[in-house]
Amino acid sequence: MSIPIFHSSGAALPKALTEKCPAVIAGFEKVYKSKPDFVSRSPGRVNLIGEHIDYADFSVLPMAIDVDMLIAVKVLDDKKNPSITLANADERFAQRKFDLPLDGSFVTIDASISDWSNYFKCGLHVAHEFLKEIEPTKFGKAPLAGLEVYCQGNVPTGSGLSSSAAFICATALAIVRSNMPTSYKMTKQDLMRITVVAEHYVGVNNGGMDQAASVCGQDDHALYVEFKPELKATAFKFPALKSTAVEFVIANTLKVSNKVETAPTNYNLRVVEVTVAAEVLAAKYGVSLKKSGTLGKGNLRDFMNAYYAKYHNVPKPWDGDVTTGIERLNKMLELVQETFGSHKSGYTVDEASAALNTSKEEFTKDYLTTFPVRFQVLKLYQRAKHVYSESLRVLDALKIMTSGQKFASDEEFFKLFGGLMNQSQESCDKLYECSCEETDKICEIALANGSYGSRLTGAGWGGCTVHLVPTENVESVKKALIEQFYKKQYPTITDTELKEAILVSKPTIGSCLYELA
Ligand code: NG1
Ligand code: MG
Repeated sequence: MSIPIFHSSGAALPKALTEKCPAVIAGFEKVYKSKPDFVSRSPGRVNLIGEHIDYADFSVLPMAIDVDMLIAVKVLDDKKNPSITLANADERFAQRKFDLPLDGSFVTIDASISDWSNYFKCGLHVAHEFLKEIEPTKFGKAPLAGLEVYCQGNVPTGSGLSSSAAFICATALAIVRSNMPTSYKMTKQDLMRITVVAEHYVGVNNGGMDQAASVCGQDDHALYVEFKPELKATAFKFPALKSTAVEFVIANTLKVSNKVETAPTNYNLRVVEVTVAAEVLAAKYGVSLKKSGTLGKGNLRDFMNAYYAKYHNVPKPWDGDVTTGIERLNKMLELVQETFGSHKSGYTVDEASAALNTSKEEFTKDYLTTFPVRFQVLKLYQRAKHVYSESLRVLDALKIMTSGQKFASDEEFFKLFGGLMNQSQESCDKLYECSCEETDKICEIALANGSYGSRLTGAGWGGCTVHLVPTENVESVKKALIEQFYKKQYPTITDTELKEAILVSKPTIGSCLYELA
């Protein structure tokens, strides 16, 4: 399927465009004194369940939401000296300008400095690689087209709603659109495939959930995103209920977690911990893993497949089938207990290297240098248990959503799905240690005032929370959060800030283009 393209003179525009395009076009005109050629847009997302398992290649359940990044672009005819100028509606992000190498080489990204233009450059980089792949003669040695760019977004940054993915996906789409004939139709599959790794260029060893959700979002649908055997996003609706509807309230803790800055002790460290756990399991059960990610030799999903190939003679990797998945993940939880249960205090570098029969130097080279990390011990038991149990919960949630199961009452649905969300929060907090006081407080208040399931969403350590709420309880949840959390925690909070802190968002369409006449 290709990325939708809308025209100013064409058929009805989606709400996301009618509401926001006029402002981004006006912003562009003010800065550059001319009209843009097109607008590229990509949304943020909320993850309903399946946290910190995408980088172990286990499936997740996010949905795209109606906060997004819009990028208005004019393609310049400046082949002799092409450059890109970036302006942003948000005054925290000052104007930037850089040249495009004349020999067609990539623009360099300095990941050691934190600058908003780095995210643009990530999208530029992966799009440039893609262009070289599909049109090697055209883009091998020639420069990309110069651009004037104006960005306007309302995905809160550092909040777990994927402002970074929204920006990068919108950028990559804009670069491809600017350098290919206007008749070219980029597929969702291609945009998703090239953007999933883009943030590695700013130093975050992330999985692919956010980009898949941002690219493939659909009105009124949540997404089941699979990474293996192939990257795929399937849209599905929530079950029809008798007398109410499903709403997701998204409440921001307003505690910003800068992913890049905290990566060595938080995000990237977790990726190391779960990868090392997979290899310790592989060593213990005598199976070998093939390299599949950025670190080491394999992940917890690879271990599960290798274990079943060896001990149950199932050579084909698990293909996502729910019943088999549930059975295998339960088995994995037993193995985690067997392997790490007596070593819950965690592994030092010496202990981890010994468990893998490798030297400290090799271990450091394999796991601790590509993306720098800082730690005392690696908590293999807790992290592996989280990943397998969270993956199980995703399959349970999918079963509830898609089985066509008739619920005895609406409340039964809320209790089942909400229960899984609450268990996910418990596991993120206790085993993965990615929650925080503010998140815990918000979840407690929401649950006491009409939410059936409350949890952090995205990487955590602050950022946003998501709550499963029947329509009739939305107001009581909001009111309780305002009175008992926001006004207490942030006494000087303004009404505008409050409005932005709590969103009730419907699932929306993913990446799209708007062509001006
Ligand atoms: P957020 O916090 O939205 O950036 C991050 C990762 C995801 C996923 C979640 C945790 C990036 C770009 N994204 O999301 O891939 O691992 O954390 O489930 O780092
Ligand atoms: Mg992000």
